[in-house]
Amino acid sequence: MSRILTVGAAQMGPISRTESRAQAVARLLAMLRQAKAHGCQLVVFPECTLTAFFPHWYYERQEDLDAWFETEMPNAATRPLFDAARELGIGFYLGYAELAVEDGVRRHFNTSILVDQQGRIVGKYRKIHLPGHREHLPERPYQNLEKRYFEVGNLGFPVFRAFGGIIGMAICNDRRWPETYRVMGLQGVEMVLLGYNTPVHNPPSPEHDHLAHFHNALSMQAGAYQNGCWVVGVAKAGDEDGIRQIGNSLVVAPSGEIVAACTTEADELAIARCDLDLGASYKNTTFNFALHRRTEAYRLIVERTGAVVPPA
Ligand code: ING
Repeated sequence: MSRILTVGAAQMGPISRTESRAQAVARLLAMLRQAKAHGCQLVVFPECTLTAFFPHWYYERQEDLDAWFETEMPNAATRPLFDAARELGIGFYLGYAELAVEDGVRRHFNTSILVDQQGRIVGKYRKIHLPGHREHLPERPYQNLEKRYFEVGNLGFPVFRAFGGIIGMAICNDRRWPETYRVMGLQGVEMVLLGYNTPVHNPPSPEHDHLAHFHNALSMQAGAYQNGCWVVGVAKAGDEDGIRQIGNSLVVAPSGEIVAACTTEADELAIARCDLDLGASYKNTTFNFALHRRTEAYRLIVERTGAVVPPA
């Protein structure tokens, strides 16, 4: 019997720095309702989808920076999303900037949560691969100060039993690293959800700019195929206060095939009926880790190549 999970990739167009959280949430709610009308059980929103992607700008004062963060979730601005999830019976992935007080210390993370069809938070992830730079680089056309504004995520890459399957989460730059998918693949993940803010122009490597969409799709298609899982990647797209970001939101099957895609750089919903049992034909054959992965040999290769081996 197939376990069909109908998923909505809810791509957002730009969120200006002058746009309020209430205005952004109203747009998210419209897509949540549209997804429900099309039979979705789960909607995936982008990374940092309550505000502009503020790491693209330099903020000197901590209070100006903290204004971009959520100190609790749900909160007044996002409560309507949780209420709608419960009323409509539809869950969602939401990316946001998290300010958490842990052991009396204020900690800042680039976070995503998984909310089920009863409006309950059933999973949390904090971004591990933080791209960009720590210092303000005024000569750059825009900043990426994630290394300055966020701590590296401290929750690992967990997977969650929800929506009838095994669901994992990642955020933006995580999708470019094979370890992201493999750590979840080793836990049997059947669907990885992720949001992203990806400028077309990457200042450190302008020679890659023309391949922005190709590298976006390549990263997620490879991760899906090599771990026999679905990957749903959702953009905050378009010209966000002068910084053009790619759309190209995708739903990728365990075969690596793209089964749904957004074609604009605006608020747009792409929908796919995902059979969570499809991954088995890859996990049990080509990518049967127990049968084919030679982890003992990897260590020899690493030792002989002098690669840095982390302490046991
Ligand atoms: N953004 C970008 C991303 O990984 C980037 C940073 C852009 C890296 C282009 C490499 C090339 O998609 C975030 N927020 O991680």
